[in-house]
Amino acid sequence: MTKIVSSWNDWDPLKRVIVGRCDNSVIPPEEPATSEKVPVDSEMRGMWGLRPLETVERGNECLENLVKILEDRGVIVDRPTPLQWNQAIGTPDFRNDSMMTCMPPRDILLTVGNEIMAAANSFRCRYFEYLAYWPLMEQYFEEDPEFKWTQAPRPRLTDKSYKHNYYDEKITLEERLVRTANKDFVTTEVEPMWDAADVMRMGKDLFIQHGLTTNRAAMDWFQRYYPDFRVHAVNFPGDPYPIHIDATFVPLRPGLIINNPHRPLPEEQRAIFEANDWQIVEAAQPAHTEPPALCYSSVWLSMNCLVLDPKTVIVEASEVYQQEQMDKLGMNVIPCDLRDAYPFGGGLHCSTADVYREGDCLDYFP
Ligand code: DAV
Repeated sequence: MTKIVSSWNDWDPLKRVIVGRCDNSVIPPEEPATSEKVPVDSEMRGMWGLRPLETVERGNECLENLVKILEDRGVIVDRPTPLQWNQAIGTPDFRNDSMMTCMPPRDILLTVGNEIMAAANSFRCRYFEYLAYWPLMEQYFEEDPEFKWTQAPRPRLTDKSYKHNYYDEKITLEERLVRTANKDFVTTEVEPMWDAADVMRMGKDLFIQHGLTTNRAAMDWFQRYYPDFRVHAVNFPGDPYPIHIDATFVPLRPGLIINNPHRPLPEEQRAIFEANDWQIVEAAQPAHTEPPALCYSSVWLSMNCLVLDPKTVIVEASEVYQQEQMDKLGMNVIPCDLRDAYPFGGGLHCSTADVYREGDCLDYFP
């Protein structure tokens, strides 16, 4: 009997992992959920279609760098099967002119113990992205008799799932921050919607960011689905585009988290960490002042690292300040040239999804 799937957190020794692929990637057309994500001054505003082939090839080259580092260290790497993302999709409830990509896997797949669950993403263009991972799920299902293969309730994503006219060209950064502080996001609460990258797994505790891609109904759904877990909604009021927790609040090992200095965890939400002697350290500054071209994410992908075990971490090769800080924090740092994969959806953590880490489900916040 082979055990293929098991992972309870982001730091235990990594043995098997999925790394995304950039093939056929598309910049999706605007839709109610995504128009919120693209900053007004972004060069990507208003454009959509297949990404230039040379950028796809370069992105894939970066992902191969990561695969090589992982395989050299004995980690088994699995890859998704890309679809032709540049095709229109429809359900009884909506139509969209194209899909997006199978990057990054972290947004789609949530591993909790021996279960991998496909998320309830709020973007229409990502509705069928899970299909790229189904060949792997079929394989795990066949080979690992304990693997639980799950799909979260599919959101309908009708117009009722989004606030109308929430997006306004003229909104200032200050107004955006007020909305974040007021927990006023583009999604409504008619159904649970969530991206897996908003969920930080820490043994018996799940810390879930409430933001543009994950709503309150999702927190409620998680608590009912995992009655033995503690589900904590977390907010980072300093972030004008709160999407995914992994460039904001990143655990390196039990007891240590780096937190984006522009997006500090509010005092009242820090209490549980402080009460259990966890240290929350401000992350180092990014080495870049701008993200690469055609990139959705911020420069804070600098802190989006992949922890291989509580003493070893992969950090993007150009992020020298983050590397230096990790080193001082007692981690062995492995640099990986990955920056040209950022435009496809994220950094080292984003680009992967856990399949197997050693270790059990512990209670870190007793
Ligand atoms: O800072 O743009 C990126 C997170 C991607 N998973 C940011 C968040």
